[in-house]
Amino acid sequence: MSSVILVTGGSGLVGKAIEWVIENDKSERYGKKEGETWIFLTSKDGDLRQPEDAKAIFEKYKPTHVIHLAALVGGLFKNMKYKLDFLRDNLLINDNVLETSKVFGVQKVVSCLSTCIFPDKTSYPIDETMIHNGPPHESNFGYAHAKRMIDVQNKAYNEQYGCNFTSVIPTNVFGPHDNYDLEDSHVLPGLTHKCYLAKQNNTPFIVGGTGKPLRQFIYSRDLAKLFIWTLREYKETEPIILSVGEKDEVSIKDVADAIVSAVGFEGEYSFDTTRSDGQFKKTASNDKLLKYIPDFEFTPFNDAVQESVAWFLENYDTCRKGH
Ligand code: NAP
Ligand code: GFB
Repeated sequence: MSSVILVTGGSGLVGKAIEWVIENDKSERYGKKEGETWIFLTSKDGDLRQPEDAKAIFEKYKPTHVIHLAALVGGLFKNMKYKLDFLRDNLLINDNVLETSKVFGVQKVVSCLSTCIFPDKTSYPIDETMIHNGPPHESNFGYAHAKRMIDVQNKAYNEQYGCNFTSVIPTNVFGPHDNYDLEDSHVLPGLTHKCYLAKQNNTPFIVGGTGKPLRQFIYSRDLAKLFIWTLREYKETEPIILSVGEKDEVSIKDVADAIVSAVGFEGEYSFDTTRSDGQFKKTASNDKLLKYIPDFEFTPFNDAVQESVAWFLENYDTCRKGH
């Protein structure tokens, strides 16, 4: 039985991790299967904000399955600056991918939300039932509302057309092939790049905010396995959180310490408290995931940071460092 799995946003952090697992994992559950053709798209294959580009891509590849990752993505500071772009670009991309998947009779679509889209005023731990229970944190309300609409769209396509569209809710992701831009990236790659430059130039290493906010981080290659599992085995339309457990939550200062150790920076580092902390916490429960795969093993945070920093140092000249 042959299948064509189209990965939109395939050249990004998460897409590259899925490609790595498909090519390197030899297990039945996560490795590439006989008869599967995997297509990893970049924006050079087409701008998914344009319906005609989306149609041309689907006509070319005739996918039977879609993992939908393509999005305008960024860290806290980028989200605070471009809320309309994050709202509009992602609404356009998502509508084109879902509508074109329906038109081409795609058997299953797995799209991607994020734990940062949950209500800011909430009880903890956050779970999948709470997505629409109140406004998201104001720092990224554009991105958050665009992502929340995927869940609404999935349910509408399923009710009206019987489409098998679902979504996952990853927590903060990091790993090889991340975006290391100094300003617009997420915290872990941003601080990795900053720490590297501080060591190279013997200049201070500055961490934004107070270092007190709490986050759960998932290694991209662990998330990739869970995406493959979701595509092959998860049958619900309801979203599922893909995250390490509540007990694995760390502070931004813990992140900075792990990076300092991995980079081998020996100078002092300080906090620039004029910069926003963003959401203080967004502690999510992975109980639903562990009910499905209780034996899933996450890579320990410090090991994953070591691997990610090593990849960055090895690929400094060619990795994404922004403008
Ligand atoms: P990324 O590294 O920024 O990659 C984004 C991907 O989307 C790239 O392949 C990019 O293509 C493509 N893309 C962007 N705009 C496009 C457009 N208009 N048309 C076609 N392709 C376009 O992002 P990521 O971190 O892998 O994120 C993947 C998914 O995970 C996203 O849906 C994101 O919202 C979600 N997510 C990420 C995190 C995180 O911490 N990173 C956390 C939760 C959820 P080019 O390479 O050609 O630019
Ligand atoms: O990964 P990050 O940018 O996004 O983390 P969020 C922001 C936290 O890290 C804040 C601190 O507490 C920042 O003060 N921080 C310290 C830094 N130094 C830096 C730095 O150099 N760069 C960055 N970026 N942060 C995002 C959402 O929220 O979560 C996105 O805005 C996305 O939409 C992502 O969903 C997963 O975790 O705060």
